[in-house]
Amino acid sequence: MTDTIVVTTHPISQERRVVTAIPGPQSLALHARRTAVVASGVSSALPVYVERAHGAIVVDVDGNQFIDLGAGIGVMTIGHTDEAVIAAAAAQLELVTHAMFTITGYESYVRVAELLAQHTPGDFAKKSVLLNSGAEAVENAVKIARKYTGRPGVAVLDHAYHGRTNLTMAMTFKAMPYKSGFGPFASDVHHAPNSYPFRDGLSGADAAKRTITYLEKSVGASDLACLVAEPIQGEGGFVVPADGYLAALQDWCTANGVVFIADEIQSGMARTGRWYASEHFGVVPDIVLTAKGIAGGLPIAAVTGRAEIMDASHAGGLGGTFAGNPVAAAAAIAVFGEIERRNLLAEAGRIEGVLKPALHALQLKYPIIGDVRGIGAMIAIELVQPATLEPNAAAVSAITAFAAQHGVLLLSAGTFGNVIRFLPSLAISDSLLSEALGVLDEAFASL
Ligand code: PLZ
Repeated sequence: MTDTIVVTTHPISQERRVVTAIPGPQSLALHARRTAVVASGVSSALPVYVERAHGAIVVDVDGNQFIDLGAGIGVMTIGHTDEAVIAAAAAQLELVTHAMFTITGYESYVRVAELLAQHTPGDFAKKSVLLNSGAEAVENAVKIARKYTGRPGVAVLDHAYHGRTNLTMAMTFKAMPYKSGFGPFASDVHHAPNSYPFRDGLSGADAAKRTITYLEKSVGASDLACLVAEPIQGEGGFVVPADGYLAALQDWCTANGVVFIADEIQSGMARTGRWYASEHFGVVPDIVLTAKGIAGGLPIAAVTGRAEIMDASHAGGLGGTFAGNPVAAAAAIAVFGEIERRNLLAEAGRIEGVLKPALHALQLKYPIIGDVRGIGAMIAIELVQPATLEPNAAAVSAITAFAAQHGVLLLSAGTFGNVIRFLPSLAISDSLLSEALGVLDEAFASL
């Protein structure tokens, strides 16, 4: 059974179809044009150019149909060209496209803040500020935490990714490609060891003790405004912390007046089967950050937190021209609605139920799969030299290239570039997932 919608002139069937070499001639021609005019710093994981997409299928300019296991890095959580998102955004476009919320308000911004207050963890009064991008949300959360605490320090965890702006570059772990040569960086940012069970073998309690001791000795809690942590690290390689780790960090933050900020830009908005991944770990952040999956591909991001913290900034201290744009806000309202209406939280569990056993079976077959981890529709495998922790990035490159040749879009991740992550749309069917897993098996066999 295929799900079909007419978005332009041709229907998009939910099936994989490779009709040219990958990249095809039209993509190659576009890539040549791009190379002449787009800055080289904007990298290209795959020189394939997209024309259309629907559900879990992306169609390129040569007519190849890919099973999309990356969802634009976790953005198209409810599926590409979702009908409800298109309808809401189109209707809003005709009403008002831009107003500048700090000049004249509009309902959709307020409604998104209400929905965030309702769906983010915690049973207390919450307030939000809307922004354009994930990095901007991180920046604003730090501003607010500093203003609230009157302290300068920002603590982050090893292997974290928080963005590409000056402050967030300083907060991001990996030098290449994110930081190298782009300094000087913002000061008062402190990197502490994280919990990485596959590599450190530590219990949550021991890993938390290591993080906390490090921060107490190298910074001192009284100089820290906030600790920013991704409940499941995204770009860092879908690193799921050991049991009890995040809760211990939160307890320490609370005891020391440090604002605990969960960067849920990749892990939030239903991706792990809860509205926010924090819920899996029993933590209730003081501030939670949302972006990526919130608006079906339209750019909008949010900082949501305890009302008394969020109100720390003086009027005029937070904002931005396009921040909380009405069209993006309308799309976000549609996404919240669709997640509830279609019970998409349950779909993440279904996807985990297909991916995890299949990946464990592959692990038995291919000893370079050192670890299978993740929750819901946020699953990864870490590739190593067999029976060691030695990263195997070459295998990841070969496998993602093989998959692309065979019509499957797969993303890499990880500090060592040795992780393959699966973050499909929650709309993907079991049969498409199984087909993609079949291609993955062939990719491993081809090594
Ligand atoms: N925090 C946890 O995952 C964005 C970056 C892709 P922006 N991750 C994808 C790239 O190469 O630029 C991300 C994230 C977490 C913050 C961000 C930053 O979000 O919307 O890309 O600014």
